[in-house]
Amino acid sequence: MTKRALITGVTGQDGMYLSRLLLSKGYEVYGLVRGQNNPKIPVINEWAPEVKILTGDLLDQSSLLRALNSSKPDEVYNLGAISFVAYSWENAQLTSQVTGLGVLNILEAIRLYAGDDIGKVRFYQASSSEMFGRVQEVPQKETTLLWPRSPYGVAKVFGHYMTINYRESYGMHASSGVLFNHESPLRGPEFVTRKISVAVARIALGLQDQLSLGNLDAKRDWGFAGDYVEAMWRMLQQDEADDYVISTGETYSVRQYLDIAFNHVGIADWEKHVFQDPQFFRPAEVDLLIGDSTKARETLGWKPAVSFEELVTMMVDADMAREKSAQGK
Ligand code: F7E
Repeated sequence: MTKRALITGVTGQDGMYLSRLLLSKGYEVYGLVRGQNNPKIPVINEWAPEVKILTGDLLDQSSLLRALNSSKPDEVYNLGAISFVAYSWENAQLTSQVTGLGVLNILEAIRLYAGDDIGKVRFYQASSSEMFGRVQEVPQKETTLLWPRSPYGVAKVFGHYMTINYRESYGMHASSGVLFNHESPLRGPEFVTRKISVAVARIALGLQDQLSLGNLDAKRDWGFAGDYVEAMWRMLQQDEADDYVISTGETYSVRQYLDIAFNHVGIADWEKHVFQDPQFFRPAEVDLLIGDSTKARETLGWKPAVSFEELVTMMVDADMAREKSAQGK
């Protein structure tokens, strides 16, 4: 029988990779999209035309119930969120509502929709390594104490524990994937990896000269988004729902990312192009993230395929190609 999946946040990087993965496995895929005349609808239509678009909003529970009734999903992937950490200080309340309360809204909608047959819908919550914040253990694993450092991180902690609570209270098959940073050529240009890959391509092509950044010493465990959506799917194929850290187990600084990206286009003395601007420093920084994904590797049989260097060069190559085609070169 054809399985059906409903993805919130389908127009984001992970939603796009996940929708293609599920389609390749024969799923009927529904994507929840918010807002009137959302400009991202044509993007997802072109990327994966088979995805059926439903309109709704994580803040509007009746729209979630309607989406569940029309898609009748076996699996729900909650990827919808306000996900830019820096923005979350400026819009702390909105971030808390969408990224935090939104999780409760979809969990509760599933509970109402499923009624006595709670097991008929499996749920994935996109939790985040930002929950570890001021890390209490290195590397971070499922049992590490959470200490979020941003309104975004706090909201994700709420969603994580609410997911666990619905599993424990109602026996819902609800899993929380604690994903470390994952990037790709589809990443939004506000995130540091893509901001750098766009700028490096433009500097190499002589279209710009400078790049302004914040803290170059922050260290992240960066993986490839295409590898990470596979882990989401594997979590929902387990007999028992559970929580898993998904990470590469390696950490690199923003500076190291810059080094590989600029060297890839033949620029060794990149320091002359990069400036630090106070506006890109955060009120509270997460200095170091590195994950221990032993549980996912052992239980889900998951491991990342793309290395850090492959990820950086993939992103720079994609932006070089985009810039060249935009310039008609
Ligand atoms: O920052 C530093 C910044 O914005 C990475 C989201 O997907 O991953 C992401 O959150 C680091 C930080 O990602 C700039 O201070 C320096 O230390 O790319 P980012 P993030 O905050 O780690 C987690 C797992 C999520 O869940 C989030 O949704 O880079 N940094 N200079 C900068 N960051 C940005 N954005 N811009 C700069 O100019």
